[in-house]
Amino acid sequence: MKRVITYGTFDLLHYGHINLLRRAKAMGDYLIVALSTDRFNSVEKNKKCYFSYQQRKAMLESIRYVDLVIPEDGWEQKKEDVHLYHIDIFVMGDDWEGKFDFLKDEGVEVVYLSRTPEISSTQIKNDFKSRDDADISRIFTDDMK
Ligand code: C2G
Repeated sequence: MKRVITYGTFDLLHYGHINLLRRAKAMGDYLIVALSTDRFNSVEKNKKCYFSYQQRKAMLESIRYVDLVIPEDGWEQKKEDVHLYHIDIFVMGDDWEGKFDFLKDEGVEVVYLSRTPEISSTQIKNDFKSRDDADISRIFTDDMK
């Protein structure tokens, strides 16, 4: 059984994340997702999440490609995780290209998959904000007619 692992925040889950999870699972038989905890996100990744760890975990566990979700609470745990979970392949989006090659020394295949270019959680938040602003200005102009 080929075991695959990937890491991330997966906040405001979108089809770019799903594209990655689908391709990661296709590389093996069992996919583990190490999900960034709320502490790790706010203290070390400087990321403000919309959904809590528990909410993000529940969403990931409902995805057919995901077999297990574990917490990611620090940058350093990968070296340990790959042995603890008998990982064969480590997968990340190519925005991390080269950053985790050290895991090859642990006997793990390291694969960077292309990101889905046109979507990101930040963009979703900004789109909603700008759409809200546009909607608000439309309300005022309509009222003034
Ligand atoms: N991703 C993607 N396409 C997008 C957005 C994200 O393929 N449009 C991928 C990222 O490359 C990453 C995964 O989806 O492999 C999760 O993305 P994030 O939640 O943004 O993860 P990140 O904050 O990069 O955390 O220790 C590693 C970190 O925890 C990775």
